[in-house]
Amino acid sequence: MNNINSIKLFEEAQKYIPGGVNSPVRAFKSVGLSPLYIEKGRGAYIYDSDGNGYIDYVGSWGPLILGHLHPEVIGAISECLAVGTSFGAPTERETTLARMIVEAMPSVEMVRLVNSGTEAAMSAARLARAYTKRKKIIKFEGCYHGHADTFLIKAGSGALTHGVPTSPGVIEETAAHTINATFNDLEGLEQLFKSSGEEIAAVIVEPVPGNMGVVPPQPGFLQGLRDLASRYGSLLIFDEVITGFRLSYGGAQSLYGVMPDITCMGKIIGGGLPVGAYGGRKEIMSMLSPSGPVYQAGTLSGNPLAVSAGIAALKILGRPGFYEELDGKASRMAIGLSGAARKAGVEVCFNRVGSMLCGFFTKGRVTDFKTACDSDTRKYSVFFRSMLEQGVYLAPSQFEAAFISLAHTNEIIDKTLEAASRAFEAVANTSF
Ligand code: KE4
Repeated sequence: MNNINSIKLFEEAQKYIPGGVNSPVRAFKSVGLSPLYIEKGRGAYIYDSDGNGYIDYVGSWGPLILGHLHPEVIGAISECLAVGTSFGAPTERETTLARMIVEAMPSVEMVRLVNSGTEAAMSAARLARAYTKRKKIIKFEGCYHGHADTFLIKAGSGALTHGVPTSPGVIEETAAHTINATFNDLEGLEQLFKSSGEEIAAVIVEPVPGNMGVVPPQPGFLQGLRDLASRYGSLLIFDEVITGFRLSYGGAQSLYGVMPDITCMGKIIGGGLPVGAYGGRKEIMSMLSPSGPVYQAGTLSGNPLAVSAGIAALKILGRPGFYEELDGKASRMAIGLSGAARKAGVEVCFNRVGSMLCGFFTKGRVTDFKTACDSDTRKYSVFFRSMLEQGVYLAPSQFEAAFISLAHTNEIIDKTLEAASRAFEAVANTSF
């Protein structure tokens, strides 16, 4: 595969941008390649600076559930461009998107638009601390909630101790207020609450984690979180930046019937442009400035272009049969991949919820961060490279999700499965 232009562009970028990228995972480090520079996208495809085309299963890390350049989304952006790009003043469009989110997400009575998932999660934590007048936040190992200090924390020496910063610049005093729990371990969480319950402002969770690969919640786990948080007067925060409008029009909370106190959103609600959001019950959200004392602000929050793209996207997602059609595509993909791996004699654990899926190169089931980390990332790298050479663009990390979009036709999926058969053979024929 000729990627000489991408290599040159990456060299140039590294002169001006740390690591040559504006977000670390794009650097392809974990698959040991130089990143591809993408020039354009169309439908299910992206095209790099050397003219190579790829079937895209990253979808900008989740936002592009409709594929690239969906005509109704582009039309809405163009219509908005005719009147302006940003005013720093309220616009009717923001109310429209807010109303659509409130009408879609059953636990959300009010919502604040921001510019990223990080902003949404960071603000939700501040709001939960203000509402409960408590300091500690429980998160789950392997779940990612953006790069705010509160969340760049890994488990300390013991599950019941404080967190430890995962990044320089995050100070111990901050880490002291974040505790890591184990996803799908309700007993462990109950122990945490028994020992620190009165100090816990909130538990934040990706209801279906997509940042350790895809790990479905075990039956009763999310309801168990809900019950524990309620029992101890803590808030439950669902980080639905990925799952919101991905798993259903009402997100994971509708799919599993578990209602959080605060929901974080992003990605899909921006239609491919920068939008984040957090929402919840009126009594909680009303604490936000200017209606209440909790400060949070943003120059480009509710940006008309981004909001117009989001409105257009949600209108399409809200049409009857959308998620059934998407789930059919994802099921075709998952069944095909399992068969191809089995035929090649490669042990892969496939986890799928709706149109987000992941294949872990490991023997057993993957049910939490530890079992996810048992995956052989060398095998993933071989698989990734073979797929890339065959024109299929997957996440450049074992610990992400593959996303199916409306633009992935059966023909495109079958083409992917042919490539996967060869890629699994490549894994089987590699000695590690
Ligand atoms: P952003 O700040 O990147 O918009 O959102 C942070 C975030 C919050 N919550 C969840 C569940 C998320 O998945 C994310 C961001 N996701 C990653 C990839 N899984 C974005 C890709 C990147 O970091 O470049």
